[in-house]
Amino acid sequence: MKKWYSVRMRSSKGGSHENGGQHISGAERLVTPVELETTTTEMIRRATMHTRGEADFISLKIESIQPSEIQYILPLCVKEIINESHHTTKKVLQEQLVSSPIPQELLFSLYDWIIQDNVTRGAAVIDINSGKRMDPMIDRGVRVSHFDWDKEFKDKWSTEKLGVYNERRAEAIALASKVAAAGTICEICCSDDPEYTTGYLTYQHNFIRIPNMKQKNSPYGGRVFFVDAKKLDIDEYIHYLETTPVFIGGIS
Ligand code: WAQ
Ligand code: MG
Repeated sequence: MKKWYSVRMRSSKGGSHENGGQHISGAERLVTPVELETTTTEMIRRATMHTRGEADFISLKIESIQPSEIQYILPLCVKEIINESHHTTKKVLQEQLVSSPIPQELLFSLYDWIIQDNVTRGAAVIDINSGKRMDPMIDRGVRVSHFDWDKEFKDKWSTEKLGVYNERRAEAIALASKVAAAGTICEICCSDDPEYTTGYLTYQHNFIRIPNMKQKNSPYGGRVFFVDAKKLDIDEYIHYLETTPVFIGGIS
């Protein structure tokens, strides 16, 4: 059986995250032993040459994973919609989620939160019933890791479905597919990279790309996972997102 490693990176500026440093970037992969060196080099480059600033703290974690725990899931269906400017983002979100159980006020307040968030390095988990945050560490949020594309599947899939390949997009689709498979009703994401204004939402197995999600040059962004806390066990949900190894596409 093939051996796999989980590789995780998080970087910050002005000290470590735990000591109040500002989040710069993060990355997570599942790789074979021969890919370890190139993967970690790429991650260090990402942390030290980032548009959010140059990191002075980098945490790199490498752990072997149990092959028997690996799960395989399919990617979400990618859709494109038009959003002329950040002024119309709320309207677009509302239209796309009209059949969802998420109250509009809650949706809008969390959208306002993600486009101003500069602290959280993970995602906020929100219960659609109470509107409360369910993840325990407010500054950290939940960081989804232990996921990656199955390489062969990704090559075929991206040629068919993505047209021009975009690494950031492929990473976001992989993450969102794991998040959806965990039982999330809807995810909303906006990049915190100042130059990248395209965000997305996921709902009912769709990954809906939203251009102009935020104002250009804004260094804020974040992620929200809407869940029904009456229907799932939050500890199990977070445990799955943070530790279960998941490949997108392919079969064992
Ligand atoms: N787990 C949970 N939350 C995360 C993770 C993770 N592994 N990585 C990032 N976040 C949160 C964190 O709060 C970041 O500030 C925020 O998400 C944005 O992360 O089709 O690049 O990596 O072109 O800046 C969408 C692309 C890109 C859509 C999203 O997000 C498309 C992106 P970023
Ligand atoms: Mg970022």
